[in-house]
Amino acid sequence: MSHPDAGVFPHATGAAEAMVKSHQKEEPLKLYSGWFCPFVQRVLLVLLEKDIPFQYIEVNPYHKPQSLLTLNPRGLVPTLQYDNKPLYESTVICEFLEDAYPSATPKLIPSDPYTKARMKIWIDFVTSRILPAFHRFLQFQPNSASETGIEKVRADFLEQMKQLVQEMDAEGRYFLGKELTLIDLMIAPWAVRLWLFDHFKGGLNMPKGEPWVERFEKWRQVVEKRDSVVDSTSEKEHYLPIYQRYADDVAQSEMAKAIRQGQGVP
Ligand SMILES: N[C@@H](CCC(=O)N[C@@H](CS)C(=O)NCC(=O)O)C(=O)O
Repeated sequence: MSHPDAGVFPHATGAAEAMVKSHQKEEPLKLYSGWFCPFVQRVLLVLLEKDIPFQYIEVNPYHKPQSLLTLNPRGLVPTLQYDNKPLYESTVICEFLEDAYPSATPKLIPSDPYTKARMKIWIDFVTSRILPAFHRFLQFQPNSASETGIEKVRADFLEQMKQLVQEMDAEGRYFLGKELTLIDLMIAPWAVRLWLFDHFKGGLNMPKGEPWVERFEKWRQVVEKRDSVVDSTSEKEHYLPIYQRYADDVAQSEMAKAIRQGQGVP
């Protein structure tokens, strides 16, 4: 029997395939990527928004090639190779790109120290609160040993979303107002994956008409149309088997093992 993770589709498709093809040329800045990975997408969004030249290298992080392990002993994507030196952790990489390419625009980190610090609080909130709630909801199994029902995991996720959205600027299109900033890009990969809940979990059931939901929809419509978001997104049909496996928590899969160890979430 073939290994369960061997079935991960091997490359980006749709708009993302064209983007990948246009970033094959050898460049000093290399991004080790998994086309399906939302953390990789965070980094791609920053690179594409700023038009920073980079080489895209596709790897399967569930079958880690030595080239990846040499750079990052944990073998996670995204891993960046800059000037022959490795960097990893999506938020660290994204902040690094802002510092390392000071003339690349748009600037994504506000210059005002307070606004910048506040933005970082909410980026941390996305990573430490929203993403775990997203994954608890997506992985919820009705027959799991816990007594928690799907309504509870859905409500928990929506509550975290509400807290985040209530921090958005009321007038502007983006999180902090008129301009796109890093926090928009740190949320976007999961915003464009919300359809997974319709497919696997009977819908997100956002309470229509509530001000925070309207604000979120306004934000989502603007962000999902950005070229960087469109060009880093593959075809839905290829995400499905990956998240199906994730939702089923296939016991012997490397992906499931990694997730149980607290990492590896697609
Ligand atoms: N905290 C990391 C998470 C990266 C991550 O979990 N990547 C997944 C793919 S989406 C991975 O490489 N999994 C392989 C594994 O866990 O062994 C980041 O922000 O970059």
